[in-house]
Amino acid sequence: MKSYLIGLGAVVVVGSLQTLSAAEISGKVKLDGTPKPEVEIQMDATCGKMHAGKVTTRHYVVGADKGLANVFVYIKKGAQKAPPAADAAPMIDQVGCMYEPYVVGAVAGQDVTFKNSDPVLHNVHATPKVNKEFNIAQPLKGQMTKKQFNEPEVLVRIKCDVHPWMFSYVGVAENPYFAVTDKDGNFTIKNVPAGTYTVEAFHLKAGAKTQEITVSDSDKKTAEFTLSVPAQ
Ligand SMILES: [Cu+2]
Repeated sequence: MKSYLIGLGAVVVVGSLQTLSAAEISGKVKLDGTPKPEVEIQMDATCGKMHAGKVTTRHYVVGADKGLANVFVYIKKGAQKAPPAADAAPMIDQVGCMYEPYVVGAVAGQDVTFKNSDPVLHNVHATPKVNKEFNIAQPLKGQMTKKQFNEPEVLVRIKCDVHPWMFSYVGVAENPYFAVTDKDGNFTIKNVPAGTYTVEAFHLKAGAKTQEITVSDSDKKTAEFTLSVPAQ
């Protein structure tokens, strides 16, 4: 019994050391070039009433210092498969006949919640290339449905067949080492184990770039990616 207790103590110590040693990769994605102006969305009367001003497409959302939003930044190669973080609960809401957020990340197999906050029928139609397609109706306000994407795929498109302007995208990764850039292009990938990785910054319109990044225990590494508006 005594040796069993000693063994248990050792396990607890190792567990807490692993938590302490996790590294962080953070930085910024910038956009080079000037994209075409966004297009005003022509909503139907019911959806239009939910907005005071005009609503546009979100092909390129550029913030301070050329920072590019909605870029999926993830470890593409070099990391083991790993489960989602305990506090991660990816959700795509339907608000004012728009998906919020536009881009979200999930670990393969993790629950992704689709919520309808509108008093309007929406349907959630996933049109993946690798994962299984699905199409669910959400007629009621407050309705929530959990779905999973079982294979890594960057990015899975979600559309609404009722409202042809509604799109959102799910970055499905093998592990929880990913982030989506904020309005100014900033990202932080937390709890990364020590290792050498290929990190990719992927944007729907501006394409992808990769970088080799090595982190050791408790490292805080920064990386900057520059994506370009493709030539017309
Ligand atoms: Cu809809």
